[in-house]
Amino acid sequence: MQRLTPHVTPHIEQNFHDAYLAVLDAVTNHTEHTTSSRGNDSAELTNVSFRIADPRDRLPFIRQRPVNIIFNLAEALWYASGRDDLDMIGYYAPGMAKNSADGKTLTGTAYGTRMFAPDAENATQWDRVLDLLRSDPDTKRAVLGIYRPEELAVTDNPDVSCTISAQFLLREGRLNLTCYMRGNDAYRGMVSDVFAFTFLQEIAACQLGVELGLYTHHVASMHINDRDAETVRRVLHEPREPGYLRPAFRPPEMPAGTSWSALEAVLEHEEALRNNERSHTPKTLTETGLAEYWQQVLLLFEIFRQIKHTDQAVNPDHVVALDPGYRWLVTRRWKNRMPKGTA
Ligand code: 5HM
Repeated sequence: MQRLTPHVTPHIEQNFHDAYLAVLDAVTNHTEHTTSSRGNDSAELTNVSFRIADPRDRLPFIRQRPVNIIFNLAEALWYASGRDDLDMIGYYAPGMAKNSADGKTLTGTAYGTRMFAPDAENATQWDRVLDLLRSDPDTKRAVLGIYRPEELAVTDNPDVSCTISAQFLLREGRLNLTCYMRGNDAYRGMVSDVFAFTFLQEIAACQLGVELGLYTHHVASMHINDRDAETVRRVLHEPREPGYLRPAFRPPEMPAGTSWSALEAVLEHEEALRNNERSHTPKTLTETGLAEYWQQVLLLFEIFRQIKHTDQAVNPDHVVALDPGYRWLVTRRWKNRMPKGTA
């Protein structure tokens, strides 16, 4: 673990589960301001930062709030493929359509277009930043800019990027990532933002062939909307219940050799499953030739296909084949679609 100077660097948590609860507690019990902007009344704490020692341990396991792991993975892959379409992301989160000005695409939220879409010289920010890290490992310039000043020039823009930028620091052979956000919904948005950025951090570490370092999250306006305040109180109560044991799972590790071609293959399967053009079984997944890590991602997308495109309970063989942490989340999140004996 890296040495930190107390008081001037943010608190370090081992995993996002602990950081999530710490932030929810801080915003709830140490509210600095009550704000009302664009129809959202919220409790706000400004300039909140934390660090996570293991960025792979990126999922909170909370019974009151089993997070949507399938959406989290889809969104991270949507970013990594440089897309901005609702076709893909709206299938996993229909509610995102309300942030689209044209009903087809997202602007501010489509972070992938800033990081992965080729520019006039056919290079991406991602490639330039990774090349810089290869040629000058101690660089302080490996910044992926996300927020664009032009976003405020659009009248009533429904979707202005919440993330300003993300910066890699390669130190002692470990790849650290720092994410800077102008605003973050601590209860909802933060879960998917930390998931996606730590996932991209892991992809970058694979591509550079280095170890994962720390993940750091800096947010100017950390807030909880009033409509979520009561649920957040219940979430905060959970670890205080008698006999509480924090569910702990070993986080799956992305295979070191993960390349763009592996990600492209995953995305091809994802699209076919999303369009219900094909289905998978644990056996057909092993036949794809993809690493076990990516088979698990596709197994989650297959389970979501069954949830979206059929009205039957999910196939028990598929539930049993899930990684234990994913199974914990899926069986709680989609309780009413689980086969008997698994919910
Ligand atoms: O008024 P404003 O543009 O800030 O409303 C968007 C709100 O969505 C943010 O304040 C934040 O609460 C939430 N959000 C988030 O937490 C939005 C995005 C999309 O960029 C995000 N995380 N990634």
